[in-house]
Amino acid sequence: MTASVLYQASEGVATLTLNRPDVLNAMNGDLMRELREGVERAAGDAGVRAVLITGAGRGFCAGADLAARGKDGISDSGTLLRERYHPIIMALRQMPKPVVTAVNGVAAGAGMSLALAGDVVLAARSASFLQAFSKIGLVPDAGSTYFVPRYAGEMRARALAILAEKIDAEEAQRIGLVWKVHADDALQDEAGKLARHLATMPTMAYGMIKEALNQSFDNDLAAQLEVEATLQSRASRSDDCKEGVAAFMEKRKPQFKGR
Ligand code: T3D
Repeated sequence: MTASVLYQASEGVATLTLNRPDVLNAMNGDLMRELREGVERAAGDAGVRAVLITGAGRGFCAGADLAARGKDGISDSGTLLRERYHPIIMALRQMPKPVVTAVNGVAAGAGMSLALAGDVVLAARSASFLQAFSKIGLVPDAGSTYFVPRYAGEMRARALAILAEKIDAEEAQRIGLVWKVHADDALQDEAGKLARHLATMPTMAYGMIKEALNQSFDNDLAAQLEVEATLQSRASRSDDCKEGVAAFMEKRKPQFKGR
């Protein structure tokens, strides 16, 4: 049977490719199970220092598989989200390694949430983003009401969720949902290049950057300064910090080991 998520690890990068192209990589039970396994495998593999998530075919991910509703073992949507979606979104945000999402086509519903769970979101010029939920009488989930207002601002989050208008990659970049847009035929190369570069960088510091930013919007300034000081104390004792400073002083390229 064809895998619903392809997992490939090389040069320090685990690439997870959503692989149900006929339905724009809609999320059914198999895809979510394999995606979770892949994310956990990448998180637990010390040889993996960056993760790349993308989609096969012309879509990134069309969100929950609507044809599988009620037939996939879990009938209650809340239970479905808690059991299948939340562990993946949380694992991506908490993983102490950078996650790149390469949005190769439409990212709709929870597929848009998955795209935004990346630390660096890249998109193909023809990609699009759609808070599809309200079109079918649902509310944004899998993190969309967390990510969209934080990245794009509350007014845009409200309009995107309520109007459910599809926006293109350039608009998504303009409003802060996407870091960079690449030509369609360059996206995968650019995403791979970026992920491989990240895999040679100070992974431990990246993990702590994620930790600091994960807390940022919940803290006041004093608390966030304390978070920074605590993390910096750890970062400054890392091998990579020693190497980074030494390389700077010696005017050479640093050789980071990720620890
Ligand atoms: O209870 C719960 O499930 C809670 C969890 C909710 C999380 C969610 O994500 S809810 C939101 C679910 N997603 C959607 O509502 C999006 C539905 N899809 C679309 O609106 C459109 O397909 C797109 C805008 C994403 C793309 O449009 P287009 O015109 O480029 O493609 P298409 O022709 O609509 O789709 C291509 C095929 O994929 C088509 O199959 P066919 O006709 O060729 O056999 C279509 O049915 C299938 N497909 C697309 N999205 C889904 C899907 N099949 C199942 N589930 C989908 N979400």
